[in-house]
Amino acid sequence: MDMANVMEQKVQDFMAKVIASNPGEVEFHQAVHEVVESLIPFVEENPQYKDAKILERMVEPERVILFRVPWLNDKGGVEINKGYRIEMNSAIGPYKGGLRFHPTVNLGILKFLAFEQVLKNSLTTLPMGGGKGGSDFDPKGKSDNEVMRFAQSFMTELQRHIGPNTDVPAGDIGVGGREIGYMYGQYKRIRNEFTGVLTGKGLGWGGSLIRPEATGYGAVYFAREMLATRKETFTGKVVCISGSGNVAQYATEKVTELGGKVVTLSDSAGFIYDPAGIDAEKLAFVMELKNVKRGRIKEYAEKFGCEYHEGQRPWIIKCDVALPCATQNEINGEEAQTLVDNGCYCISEGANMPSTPDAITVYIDSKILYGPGKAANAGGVAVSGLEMTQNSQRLAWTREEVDAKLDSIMIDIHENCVKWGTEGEFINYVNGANIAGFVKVADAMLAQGVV
Ligand code: NDP
Ligand code: 2IT
Repeated sequence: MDMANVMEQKVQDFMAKVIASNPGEVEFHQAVHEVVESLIPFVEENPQYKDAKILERMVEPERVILFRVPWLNDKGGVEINKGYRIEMNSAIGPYKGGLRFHPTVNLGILKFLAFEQVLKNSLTTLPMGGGKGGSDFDPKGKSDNEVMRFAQSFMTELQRHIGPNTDVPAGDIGVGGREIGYMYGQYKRIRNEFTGVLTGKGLGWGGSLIRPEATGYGAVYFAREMLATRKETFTGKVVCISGSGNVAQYATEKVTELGGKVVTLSDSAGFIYDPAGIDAEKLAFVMELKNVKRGRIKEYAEKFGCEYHEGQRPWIIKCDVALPCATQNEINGEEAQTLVDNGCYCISEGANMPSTPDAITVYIDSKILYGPGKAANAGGVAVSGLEMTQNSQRLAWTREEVDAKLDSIMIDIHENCVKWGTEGEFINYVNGANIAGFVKVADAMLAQGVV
């Protein structure tokens, strides 16, 4: 067998064990597979990691918490959801990562997210371990009071497992400022402590400026750095974005600021195509629609008289740059091929694992600029880390200060990916991000012994 085949066999053997011991957790298998394809060759060359079984330890969460979340709906009926927190790895800091409230949430999805988070948080250069949590609760169609009662019940259990030096949750899909507020209120009430136990808090009560913007801005800063390796900028670029939530909104804002034109947004029902571009005024409409009225993106097409494609995803639209900002596995191999065939040559992932393995193969084979989520969307958790620092100092930094720090962190992550991922003329950001994220965590685990 040649070297490539030997490595492939080792990957297969490793995956066979992961699959057998985590049955049915397909998204977790997918995330681990992508990472070990980069890391097994690296670990073979660095036997200190192999001998200490660092990879085998990293795929096993340090702790998984699963709990019942009972609550009363507006009619007085009893509802029950599942609550989770995956405390994945604390080698380099307290567990840190978002909470997702979405009906599809299950153990495998949260384990994939927690696993990615460990490497992502390491890439930020800040001292944060990795975790993720959430619930199969669906906030859609619920009243504010129902969301509050659910969030309070969720936190009534979660509070005993978290703390500012232990585990610091934040938002993700379905968890924004409203949900963080209700959970923070309940934590404070039970623990009688005003502390930085959650990030993404409101500005008047410990939140950081730029945290709402951070993930979207960061994904665009990362794309800007990738484009710069080809002496390109956002000026005049046509950009397709999916999603219309937190990440998509601020990615749209930053692309427009940098001179690009965003022509699509979507939600789970379909996408809008606005060839004139989604300018600041139209974006303000989207923000009101999504964050306050909690309506559907279809209403954008009705308001501004553009196309709405029911039940479809934006990747059929011709663009230079694509920013998937909705959810996992939202670009398959065929869609990736369509993007590339239409001239798209830069993908920066605002979402976590939005591209299927087939899609990633298309990007790598086509040698386009491809920034995987754990690098490209690390700006969100990076500013969460900065929120933790401000909370510890009992200070609040200015908008300019936080934005400058976010920008320099994204530049550092990009440089680190280039350092570890350059293969001749090509920068393989997948290998770069996986190896750069791994080394810091692995070295900390080695130093801390078999724990
Ligand atoms: P939001 O809840 O604010 O928005 C999610 C958006 O994605 C909505 O437009 C939603 O549409 C759409 N969406 C969600 N699930 C699906 C689905 N199954 N199919 C199609 N569309 C879907 O979440 P965020 O913007 O915060 O998160 C978006 C992505 O970014 C996620 O992958 C998240 O993990 C990732 N991320 C978020 C960070 C953050 O700081 N918030 C940080 C790093 C990554 P609909 O309204 O119809 O559900
Ligand atoms: O996926 C992610 O990085 C997030 N949802 C943000 C996590 C955080 O702790 O800010």
